[in-house]
Amino acid sequence: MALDVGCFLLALLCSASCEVITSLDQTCIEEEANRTYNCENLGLREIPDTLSNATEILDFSFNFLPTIQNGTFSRLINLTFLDLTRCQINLIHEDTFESHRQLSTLVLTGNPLIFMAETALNGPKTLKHLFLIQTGISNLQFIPADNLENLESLYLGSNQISSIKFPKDFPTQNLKVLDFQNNAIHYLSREDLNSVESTDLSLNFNGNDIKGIEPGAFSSRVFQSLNFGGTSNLSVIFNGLQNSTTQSLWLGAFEDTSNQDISSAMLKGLCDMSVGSLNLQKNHFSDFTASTFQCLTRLWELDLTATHLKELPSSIEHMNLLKRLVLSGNKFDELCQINATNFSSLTHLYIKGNQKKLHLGAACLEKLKNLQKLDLSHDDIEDPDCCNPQLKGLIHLQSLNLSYNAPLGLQSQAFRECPRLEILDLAFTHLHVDASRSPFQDLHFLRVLNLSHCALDTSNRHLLAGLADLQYLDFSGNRFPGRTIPKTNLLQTVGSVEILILSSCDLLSIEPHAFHSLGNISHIDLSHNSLTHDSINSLSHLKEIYLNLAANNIGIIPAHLLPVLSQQSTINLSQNPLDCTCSNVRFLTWYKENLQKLESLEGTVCANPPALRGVELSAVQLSCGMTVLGIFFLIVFLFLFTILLIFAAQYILRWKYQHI
Ligand SMILES: *[C@@H]1O[C@H](CO)[C@@H](O)[C@H](O)[C@H]1NC(C)=O
Ligand SMILES: *[C@@H]1O[C@H](CO)[C@@H](O)[C@H](O)[C@H]1NC(C)=O
Ligand SMILES: *[C@@H]1O[C@H](CO)[C@@H](O)[C@H](O)[C@H]1NC(C)=O
Ligand SMILES: *[C@@H]1O[C@H](CO)[C@@H](O)[C@H](O)[C@H]1NC(C)=O
Ligand SMILES: *[C@@H]1O[C@H](CO)[C@@H](O)[C@H](O)[C@H]1NC(C)=O
Ligand SMILES: *[C@@H]1O[C@H](CO)[C@@H](O)[C@H](O)[C@H]1NC(C)=O
Ligand SMILES: *[C@@H]1O[C@H](CO)[C@@H](O)[C@H](O)[C@H]1NC(C)=O
Ligand SMILES: *[C@@H]1O[C@H](CO)[C@@H](O)[C@H](O)[C@H]1NC(C)=O
Ligand SMILES: *[C@@H]1O[C@H](CO)[C@@H](O)[C@H](O)[C@H]1NC(C)=O
Ligand SMILES: *[C@@H]1O[C@H](CO)[C@@H](O)[C@H](O)[C@H]1NC(C)=O
Ligand SMILES: *[C@@H]1O[C@H](CO)[C@@H](O)[C@H](O)[C@H]1NC(C)=O
Ligand SMILES: CC(=O)N[C@H]1CO[C@H](CO)[C@@H](O)[C@@H]1O
Repeated sequence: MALDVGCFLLALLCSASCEVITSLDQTCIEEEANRTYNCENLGLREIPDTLSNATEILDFSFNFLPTIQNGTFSRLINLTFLDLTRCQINLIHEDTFESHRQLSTLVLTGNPLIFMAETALNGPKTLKHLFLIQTGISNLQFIPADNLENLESLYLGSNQISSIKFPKDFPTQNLKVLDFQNNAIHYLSREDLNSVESTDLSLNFNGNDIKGIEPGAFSSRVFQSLNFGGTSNLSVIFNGLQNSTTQSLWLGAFEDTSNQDISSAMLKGLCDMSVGSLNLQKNHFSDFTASTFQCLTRLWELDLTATHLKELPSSIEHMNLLKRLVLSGNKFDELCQINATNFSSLTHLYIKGNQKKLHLGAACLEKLKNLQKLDLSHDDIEDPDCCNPQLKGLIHLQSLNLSYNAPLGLQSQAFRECPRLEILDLAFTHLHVDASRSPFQDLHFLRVLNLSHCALDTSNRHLLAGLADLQYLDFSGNRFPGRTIPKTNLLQTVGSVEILILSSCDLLSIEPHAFHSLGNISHIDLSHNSLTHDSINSLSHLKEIYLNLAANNIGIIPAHLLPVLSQQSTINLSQNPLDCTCSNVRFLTWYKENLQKLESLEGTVCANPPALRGVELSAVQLSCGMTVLGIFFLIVFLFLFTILLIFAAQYILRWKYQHI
């Protein structure tokens, strides 16, 4: 008996676990009908039958396929992209991809490969991208060279490769990207480099710590980019790259490695090669003077992010080809310390995340007549009177980022010096605006203005005056007096706005005509406020817009407001305390009829009645009012009642006559 019970329990357990496995089987996500599937991390041991034969893009990562062979994917002959990341693949047998003519990307990252057959990659007509990252490869001979004539990118990062010498028969002529990040390559010989035939290659040796390069190894070669990040002795690189040409050279350091400081003498090596863009981020300089720049004169981009700089030397010469300069994450006290004068052609300047409070000084960038983009975000800048004296002379500036700074005071026409501004980002910087005037006056070209979380005084109706061409206004996180947007408000001066963000403004209501001047609006975000249905009236003149009302306080939407919603193109009503009782039945019916207009359906749920709390609105079935049967009984009842009345009246009349 006890045995029987035991067996029964065991059987139950087995069937339960079997069920789990089969139910797992079913959950590949079909991201695009019959074409794109995601089967990531489902514990699968084979391709599920649910996948269409026409599948083209398949993410099969994090499953279990220790061996793959010609039958494994044979059904999916139209595959173009196959991701097999971390499937514990050890063996890839002959002709595994034989029938996959279209396959162009194969990801084998994170598989402990022991064997790949000579013909493992035969079949695809144009295999272009092959990922063999973290596969334990120590020798390039391991990769079957057959059929790789069209290979454009080969990713071999995080392996144990020590030599980049490709076998003779390996077709390298079409390679564009060759990535050897984090391997054990310490020496590069002329022969190694000669085994790679293609030109304009992007070659990545990041994290290898190259200790030697044979003289002339890179001579007269042309590269798209070269990355030697994390090399401890950069002299090796500067010497080794003699007579080479590269668009971009990345020599950044990492926090956890101790690099030798860069000296001006070392950088002399750059005179013997041709480089367009140089990145030295996170390195230290042993000396930083005008002679540091002696061999940098042909650069068009220089990135000195977090190189511990306090100032730039004043007598730098001949840097007039430089267009982009990145000085972020350094330790300047004042903007003048970058001695900008000599970078006369600069169009882009980034000084964000300065590690000290940055003082703007006066007219420090005055000579940068060509500057188009200036990023001064996260610099702890504080100034009671910004920004004309500070930005003096930047007449061609198009984009200015002053977000995430300390409080700034803005007088009227605060950006008069930069009349061609198109993008102005002041987000998360508290602004004190001289009341009654507009700091943005005369910015006729401004298209994008980010005033999110600026603690602005929104009662100033002239705040936004003068912005004739504004298209995008982010005003989120600013508060309105009385928590309401009144009929006359600061938006009236910006009639050209197309995208308006008023989320998280702590609003309780919006008066009916508040948005009347916004004739070109196509997108309004009112999410994360406390609005009720009353405010929907303010949108009645708007048509075909994107409307976000998510995370407000909307419970019931009366029938007379439904046309206002109907005339919009997309509506987000998620995270509202929506009422799913009969008092809201007109809205609930409308909702189901207009599902194509609504977004975030899964987050649009009932809050009331308690029994329906959390149920998606689209799934609610209500029966309100009278049913046909009810109406039938009512009619029968009324009919019988009438007959009864007639009989009663007759009886009373008869009784009366009898007693006359
Ligand atoms: C997907 O495949 C099925 C069965 O082959 C077919 O009925 C359906 O029309 C296909 N859908 C699309 C969008 O191609
Ligand atoms: C593969 O794609 C071709 C061309 O688009 C199509 O004719 C064929 O039916 C597809 N094969 C399968 C098995 O769906
Ligand atoms: C797979 O290979 C085996 C042995 O070479 C062969 O018999 C079989 O026909 C192949 N299957 C497919 C689908 O090509
Ligand atoms: C898918 O392909 C397999 C093998 O090529 C075939 O047996 C099966 O009938 C195909 N299924 C459909 C729905 O076409
Ligand atoms: C670089 O080119 C110059 C002139 O063509 C030549 O004298 C020199 O030897 C070359 N250096 C290397 C390392 O190939
Ligand atoms: C750095 O490399 C250069 C050139 O190979 C060499 O002369 C120098 O001694 C190296 N420095 C150190 C500290 O190893
Ligand atoms: C660089 O700046 C110094 C000091 O302002 C100036 O004397 C020199 O002429 C400038 N050189 C160039 C090439 O602009
Ligand atoms: C301004 O800088 C902040 C922080 O660095 C960044 O998030 C934002 O995207 C930038 N704004 C623009 C318009 O690029
Ligand atoms: C401000 O808005 C612009 C335009 O959408 C955006 O590019 C920028 O990233 C925003 N700034 C911040 C700090 O998020
Ligand atoms: C609305 O947009 C049109 C076309 O872009 C433009 O001509 C018109 O001036 C804009 N209206 C306002 C009030 O800016
Ligand atoms: C709807 O709005 C909420 C809150 O702002 C947001 O999280 C969600 O992503 C929006 N839905 C879509 C589809 O953008
Ligand atoms: C030419 C110029 O402006 N040089 C300045 C460079 O930076 C130092 C440090 O701030 C100033 O003292 C120089 O006047």
